[in-house]
Amino acid sequence: MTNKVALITGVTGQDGSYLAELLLEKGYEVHGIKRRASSFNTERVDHIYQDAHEESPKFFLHYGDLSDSSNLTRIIKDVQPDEVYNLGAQSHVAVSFECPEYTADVDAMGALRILEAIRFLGLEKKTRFYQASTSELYGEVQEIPQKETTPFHPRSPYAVAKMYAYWITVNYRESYGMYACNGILFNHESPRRGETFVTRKITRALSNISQGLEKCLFLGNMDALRDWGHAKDYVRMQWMMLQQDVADDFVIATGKQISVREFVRLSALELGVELEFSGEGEQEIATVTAITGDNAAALSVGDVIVRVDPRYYRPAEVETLLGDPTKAKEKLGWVPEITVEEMCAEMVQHDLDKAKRHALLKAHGHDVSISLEN
Ligand code: NDP
Ligand code: GDR
Repeated sequence: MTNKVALITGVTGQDGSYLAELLLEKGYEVHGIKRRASSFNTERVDHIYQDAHEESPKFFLHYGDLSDSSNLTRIIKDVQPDEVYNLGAQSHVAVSFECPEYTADVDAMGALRILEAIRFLGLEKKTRFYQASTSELYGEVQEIPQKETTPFHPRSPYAVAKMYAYWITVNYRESYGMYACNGILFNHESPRRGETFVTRKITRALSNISQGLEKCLFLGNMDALRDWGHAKDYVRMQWMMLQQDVADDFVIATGKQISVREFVRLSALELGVELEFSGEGEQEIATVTAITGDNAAALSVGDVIVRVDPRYYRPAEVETLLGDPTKAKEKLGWVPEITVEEMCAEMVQHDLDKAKRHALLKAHGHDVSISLEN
């Protein structure tokens, strides 16, 4: 057990919630920054919430925003963290084309604001800093598989902003001797993944369709290839990176890739539904060819349940990403424990349970609305 203090930006997100759990298990006092929202946004951490009136609470939430440097400086001054995990971001690649300036402010300048706060407060030798860097930096890939030395070629405002954050982290390490490092993480998912990222969109929509709550899943580029891992494995590595003697940057990936189409096929199979894909480009569809078990009672053979909507194409696409995690394995002994198939099964099971509950409520006359925003 440790008596260290950690500060997590983005604690209400997928990774932030798993990391907070992990650090609490290790005995850390954990502080997280949450944004003010007009409705509750702490669903992913509600189960670890501790009332401030409890005896010796270990988990604290602070209102804040990565666009507000005085707020960040004050929180860091009050908390005096041993470790800062900068996971907060406008993290959606497609949305970054719609909101490029905001994305730059939060994802690029946000990292700088924290590093400057640490320096300004004279905490350079105490506070270790983790930056949530991304495989999106590789964008138009220059080498397969991608490793720490592969040149970057970002393909979205999100990736360009994250490239600034990557280099400013390296720069503060080199300039001020700060323990600051980048985890270059490839895509990682879980039942807590945001509903508009493609894996969760797929597991959620197919589960809803299997229960008659939705008719069809509309996707963009189904040819895209990604190296998908499980968020639980990846937050473990975030913590490991801050426990070394010397700060360094690491690629975190599984070393295997599959297409979006294959993820659709795997998810459908989990529901007992076999699909046939036909047509090309915008005309591509997936048709039900067989149903086994009783998880997809609302479906029949011949139903078309997946179509392409070019609305989801991006102005510049990242077609393929495949990581080489050799350095993380050799230097830190990190290996991912959960396969993409196991992760997909867990996500489908989670979303199917939810869909079944909704369907049951609906069948009993309750007014159930599910968000179709995607
Ligand atoms: P999520 O989108 O699930 O979480 C993002 C978090 O950032 C949320 O807590 C969100 O708050 C918060 N946030 C957004 N804008 C601001 C802001 N202006 N100020 C403060 N906080 C803000 O992302 P993930 O958990 O999946 O990813 C964590 C980090 O890792 C991100 O930086 C992402 O870019 C990066 N990354 C993710 C990968 C992945 O595959 N998941 C791969 C590589 C990198 P709220 O809940 O209120 O929206
Ligand atoms: P990505 O994840 O852009 O890799 O960024 P996302 O799941 O959004 O897209 C993966 C691939 O799927 C294609 N795609 C679709 N994507 C979405 N969201 N919706 C669709 O309908 C759809 N159809 C096809 C995309 O074009 C893309 O090729 C994620 C985020 O978590 C980033 O924060 C992180 O840095 C990277 O992973 C690594």
